[in-house]
Amino acid sequence: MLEAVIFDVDGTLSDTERDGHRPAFNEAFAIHGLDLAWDADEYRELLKITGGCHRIAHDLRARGIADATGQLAVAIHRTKTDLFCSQVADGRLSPRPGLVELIADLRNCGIRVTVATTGSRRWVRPLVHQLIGEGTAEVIVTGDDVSQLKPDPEVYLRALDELCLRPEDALAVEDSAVGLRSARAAGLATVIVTNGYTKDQDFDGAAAVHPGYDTGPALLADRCQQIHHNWWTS
Ligand code: XBP
Ligand code: MG
Repeated sequence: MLEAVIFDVDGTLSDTERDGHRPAFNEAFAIHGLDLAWDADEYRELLKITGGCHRIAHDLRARGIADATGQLAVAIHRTKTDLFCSQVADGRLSPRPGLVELIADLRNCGIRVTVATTGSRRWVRPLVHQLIGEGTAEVIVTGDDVSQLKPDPEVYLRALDELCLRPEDALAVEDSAVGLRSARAAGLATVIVTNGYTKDQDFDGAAAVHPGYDTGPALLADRCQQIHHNWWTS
Protein backbone atom coordinates (compact mmCIF):
# COMPACT_ATOMS: atom_id res chain seq x y z
CA MET A 1 0.00 0.00 0.00
CA LEU A 2 1.28 3.44 -0.88
CA GLU A 3 1.10 5.45 2.35
CA ALA A 4 3.35 8.44 1.61
CA VAL A 5 5.04 10.29 -1.21
CA ILE A 6 8.38 11.90 -0.37
CA PHE A 7 9.27 14.85 -2.61
CA ASP A 8 12.67 16.34 -3.33
CA VAL A 9 12.55 20.18 -3.49
CA ASP A 10 14.99 21.77 -5.97
CA GLY A 11 14.03 20.93 -9.52
CA THR A 12 11.14 18.75 -8.30
CA LEU A 13 8.67 21.01 -6.48
CA SER A 14 9.94 24.09 -8.30
CA ASP A 15 12.46 24.87 -11.03
CA THR A 16 14.72 26.71 -8.59
CA GLU A 17 18.23 26.06 -9.81
CA ARG A 18 19.12 27.99 -12.98
CA ASP A 19 17.24 31.23 -12.30
CA GLY A 20 16.92 31.01 -8.51
CA HIS A 21 19.91 29.56 -6.68
CA ARG A 22 22.44 30.32 -9.45
CA PRO A 23 21.93 34.12 -9.48
CA ALA A 24 21.94 34.12 -5.66
CA PHE A 25 25.35 32.36 -5.68
CA ASN A 26 26.65 34.84 -8.27
CA GLU A 27 25.43 37.87 -6.33
CA ALA A 28 27.06 36.47 -3.18
CA PHE A 29 30.39 36.04 -5.02
CA ALA A 30 30.24 39.70 -6.07
CA ILE A 31 29.36 40.88 -2.54
CA HIS A 32 32.41 39.01 -1.24
CA GLY A 33 34.62 40.69 -3.86
CA LEU A 34 35.18 37.65 -6.06
CA ASP A 35 35.34 38.00 -9.83
CA LEU A 36 33.39 34.81 -10.32
CA ALA A 37 30.02 34.00 -11.89
CA TRP A 38 28.62 30.58 -12.75
CA ASP A 39 26.97 30.43 -16.16
CA ALA A 40 24.01 28.12 -16.77
CA ASP A 41 26.09 25.28 -18.32
CA GLU A 42 28.79 25.45 -15.67
CA TYR A 43 26.14 25.37 -12.96
CA ARG A 44 24.57 22.24 -14.48
CA GLU A 45 27.90 20.44 -13.91
CA LEU A 46 28.32 21.90 -10.42
CA LEU A 47 24.94 20.51 -9.37
CA LYS A 48 26.67 17.14 -9.08
CA ILE A 49 28.10 18.59 -5.85
CA THR A 50 25.15 18.64 -3.49
CA GLY A 51 24.82 21.35 -0.86
CA GLY A 52 25.53 24.98 -1.70
CA CYS A 53 28.43 25.37 0.72
CA HIS A 54 30.19 22.24 -0.57
CA ARG A 55 29.57 23.47 -4.14
CA ILE A 56 31.23 26.82 -3.41
CA ALA A 57 34.18 25.21 -1.59
CA HIS A 58 34.69 22.75 -4.46
CA ASP A 59 34.76 25.52 -7.06
CA LEU A 60 37.04 27.82 -5.04
CA ARG A 61 39.47 24.91 -4.75
CA ALA A 62 39.24 24.15 -8.48
CA ARG A 63 40.04 27.80 -9.28
CA GLY A 64 42.94 27.95 -6.83
CA ILE A 65 41.20 30.55 -4.65
CA ALA A 66 42.68 30.20 -1.15
CA ASP A 67 40.23 29.17 1.58
CA ALA A 68 42.27 26.87 3.80
CA THR A 69 39.83 26.98 6.73
CA GLY A 70 36.68 26.85 4.60
CA GLN A 71 35.49 30.06 6.27
CA LEU A 72 35.20 31.95 2.97
CA ALA A 73 32.88 29.30 1.52
CA VAL A 74 30.78 29.39 4.69
CA ALA A 75 30.54 33.20 4.58
CA ILE A 76 29.61 33.26 0.88
CA HIS A 77 27.00 30.58 1.45
CA ARG A 78 25.49 32.54 4.34
CA THR A 79 25.13 35.57 2.04
CA LYS A 80 23.71 33.37 -0.73
CA THR A 81 21.14 31.95 1.70
CA ASP A 82 20.09 35.49 2.75
CA LEU A 83 19.63 36.41 -0.92
CA PHE A 84 17.68 33.26 -1.73
CA CYS A 85 15.47 33.77 1.34
CA SER A 86 14.57 37.21 -0.10
CA GLN A 87 13.60 35.58 -3.41
CA VAL A 88 11.33 33.19 -1.51
CA ALA A 89 9.85 36.03 0.57
CA ASP A 90 9.14 37.99 -2.62
CA GLY A 91 7.15 35.03 -3.97
CA ARG A 92 9.33 34.75 -7.08
CA LEU A 93 9.32 30.94 -7.23
CA SER A 94 6.36 28.93 -8.44
CA PRO A 95 5.35 25.27 -8.26
CA ARG A 96 6.06 23.15 -11.32
CA PRO A 97 3.00 22.83 -13.57
CA GLY A 98 0.73 20.02 -12.37
CA LEU A 99 2.32 19.73 -8.92
CA VAL A 100 -0.52 21.41 -7.04
CA GLU A 101 -3.04 19.04 -8.66
CA LEU A 102 -0.94 16.01 -7.69
CA ILE A 103 -0.60 17.18 -4.08
CA ALA A 104 -4.36 17.81 -3.79
CA ASP A 105 -5.09 14.37 -5.28
CA LEU A 106 -2.66 12.61 -2.92
CA ARG A 107 -4.28 14.29 0.07
CA ASN A 108 -7.78 13.35 -1.16
CA CYS A 109 -6.60 9.74 -1.33
CA GLY A 110 -5.20 9.91 2.22
CA ILE A 111 -1.59 9.60 1.00
CA ARG A 112 0.80 11.52 3.25
CA VAL A 113 3.04 14.20 1.71
CA THR A 114 6.63 14.67 2.87
CA VAL A 115 9.76 16.51 1.77
CA ALA A 116 13.42 15.38 1.77
CA THR A 117 16.02 17.80 0.42
CA THR A 118 19.66 18.75 0.51
CA GLY A 119 18.79 22.48 0.71
CA SER A 120 19.11 24.68 3.79
CA ARG A 121 16.36 24.81 6.42
CA ARG A 122 16.17 28.63 6.38
CA TRP A 123 14.65 28.77 2.91
CA VAL A 124 13.25 25.25 2.49
CA ARG A 125 10.47 25.58 5.05
CA PRO A 126 9.04 28.92 3.80
CA LEU A 127 9.37 27.81 0.17
CA VAL A 128 7.59 24.50 0.74
CA HIS A 129 4.79 26.30 2.61
CA GLN A 130 4.47 28.76 -0.25
CA LEU A 131 4.47 26.11 -3.00
CA ILE A 132 2.14 23.50 -1.53
CA GLY A 133 0.55 25.20 1.49
CA GLU A 134 1.52 25.35 5.15
CA GLY A 135 0.80 22.10 7.00
CA THR A 136 0.65 20.03 3.78
CA ALA A 137 4.04 18.37 4.18
CA GLU A 138 3.84 16.27 7.32
CA VAL A 139 7.61 15.97 7.62
CA ILE A 140 10.29 18.26 6.12
CA VAL A 141 13.87 16.99 6.34
CA THR A 142 16.54 19.43 5.11
CA GLY A 143 20.29 19.38 4.54
CA ASP A 144 20.72 20.93 7.99
CA ASP A 145 19.04 17.93 9.62
CA VAL A 146 21.49 15.28 8.36
CA SER A 147 25.21 14.63 8.54
CA GLN A 148 25.52 13.32 4.94
CA LEU A 149 23.87 14.94 1.92
CA LYS A 150 22.46 13.17 -1.16
CA PRO A 151 23.47 10.82 -2.79
CA ASP A 152 23.73 9.42 0.74
CA PRO A 153 20.34 7.96 1.76
CA GLU A 154 20.30 9.63 5.20
CA VAL A 155 17.75 12.33 4.34
CA TYR A 156 15.25 9.74 3.03
CA LEU A 157 15.88 7.33 5.90
CA ARG A 158 15.27 10.18 8.32
CA ALA A 159 11.98 11.07 6.58
CA LEU A 160 10.83 7.43 6.73
CA ASP A 161 11.80 7.23 10.37
CA GLU A 162 9.79 10.37 11.21
CA LEU A 163 6.80 8.98 9.30
CA CYS A 164 7.22 5.58 11.06
CA LEU A 165 7.09 3.92 7.64
CA ARG A 166 9.16 1.28 5.85
CA PRO A 167 10.68 2.04 2.41
CA GLU A 168 8.12 -0.23 0.76
CA ASP A 169 5.28 1.97 2.08
CA ALA A 170 6.45 5.10 0.25
CA LEU A 171 7.40 6.51 -3.14
CA ALA A 172 10.11 9.12 -3.77
CA VAL A 173 9.75 11.84 -6.40
CA GLU A 174 13.07 13.25 -7.68
CA ASP A 175 14.39 15.25 -10.61
CA SER A 176 18.03 14.18 -10.74
CA ALA A 177 20.38 11.19 -10.93
CA VAL A 178 21.99 12.19 -7.62
CA GLY A 179 18.57 12.29 -5.95
CA LEU A 180 17.68 8.92 -7.50
CA ARG A 181 20.82 7.36 -6.02
CA SER A 182 19.89 8.69 -2.59
CA ALA A 183 16.29 7.47 -2.71
CA ARG A 184 17.23 4.06 -4.13
CA ALA A 185 19.92 3.61 -1.47
CA ALA A 186 17.15 4.17 1.09
CA GLY A 187 15.21 1.34 -0.58
CA LEU A 188 12.53 3.54 -2.13
CA ALA A 189 10.77 3.09 -5.45
CA THR A 190 11.46 6.36 -7.23
CA VAL A 191 9.67 8.38 -9.91
CA ILE A 192 11.72 10.91 -11.80
CA VAL A 193 10.13 14.11 -13.08
CA THR A 194 12.83 15.57 -15.30
CA ASN A 195 13.49 19.25 -16.00
CA GLY A 196 15.68 21.19 -18.45
CA TYR A 197 18.79 20.60 -16.36
CA THR A 198 18.30 16.88 -15.77
CA LYS A 199 16.50 15.47 -18.82
CA ASP A 200 19.65 13.85 -20.27
CA GLN A 201 20.86 12.20 -17.05
CA ASP A 202 20.98 8.44 -16.53
CA PHE A 203 17.90 7.29 -14.63
CA ASP A 204 18.64 3.59 -14.64
CA GLY A 205 16.95 2.12 -11.56
CA ALA A 206 14.00 4.52 -11.57
CA ALA A 207 10.48 3.06 -11.31
CA ALA A 208 9.27 5.58 -13.93
CA VAL A 209 10.51 8.69 -15.69
CA HIS A 210 8.10 11.54 -16.53
CA PRO A 211 8.96 14.71 -18.49
CA GLY A 212 6.61 16.72 -16.22
CA TYR A 213 3.65 16.31 -13.89
CA ASP A 214 1.20 17.29 -16.59
CA THR A 215 3.04 16.39 -19.81
CA GLY A 216 2.42 12.92 -21.17
CA PRO A 217 0.30 10.78 -18.83
CA ALA A 218 -0.61 13.04 -15.87
CA LEU A 219 1.17 12.14 -12.67
CA LEU A 220 -1.73 11.94 -10.23
CA ALA A 221 -2.37 9.72 -7.20
CA ASP A 222 -3.60 6.71 -9.20
CA ARG A 223 -0.47 6.74 -11.39
CA CYS A 224 1.73 6.97 -8.25
CA GLN A 225 -0.12 3.99 -6.74
CA GLN A 226 0.26 2.04 -9.97
CA ILE A 227 4.01 2.78 -10.28
CA HIS A 228 4.52 1.84 -6.63
CA HIS A 229 2.50 -1.38 -6.98
CA ASN A 230 4.33 -2.42 -10.17
CA TRP A 231 7.70 -1.80 -8.56
CA TRP A 232 7.01 -4.01 -5.59
CA THR A 233 5.20 -6.79 -7.47
CA SER A 234 7.37 -7.19 -10.58
C1 XBP B 1 19.56 20.74 -4.30
C2 XBP B 1 20.85 21.14 -3.74
C3 XBP B 1 21.01 22.41 -3.00
C4 XBP B 1 20.63 23.65 -3.81
C5 XBP B 1 21.13 24.92 -3.16
O1 XBP B 1 18.93 19.91 -3.39
O2 XBP B 1 21.82 20.39 -3.91
O3 XBP B 1 22.37 22.51 -2.62
O4 XBP B 1 21.22 23.58 -5.10
O5 XBP B 1 20.65 25.05 -1.86
P1 XBP B 1 17.61 18.99 -3.67
P2 XBP B 1 21.62 25.34 -0.62
O6 XBP B 1 17.49 18.74 -5.14
O7 XBP B 1 17.91 17.77 -2.85
O8 XBP B 1 16.45 19.79 -3.12
O9 XBP B 1 22.51 26.49 -1.02
O10 XBP B 1 20.71 25.70 0.52
O11 XBP B 1 22.42 24.08 -0.36
MG1 MG C 1 16.54 18.03 -6.91
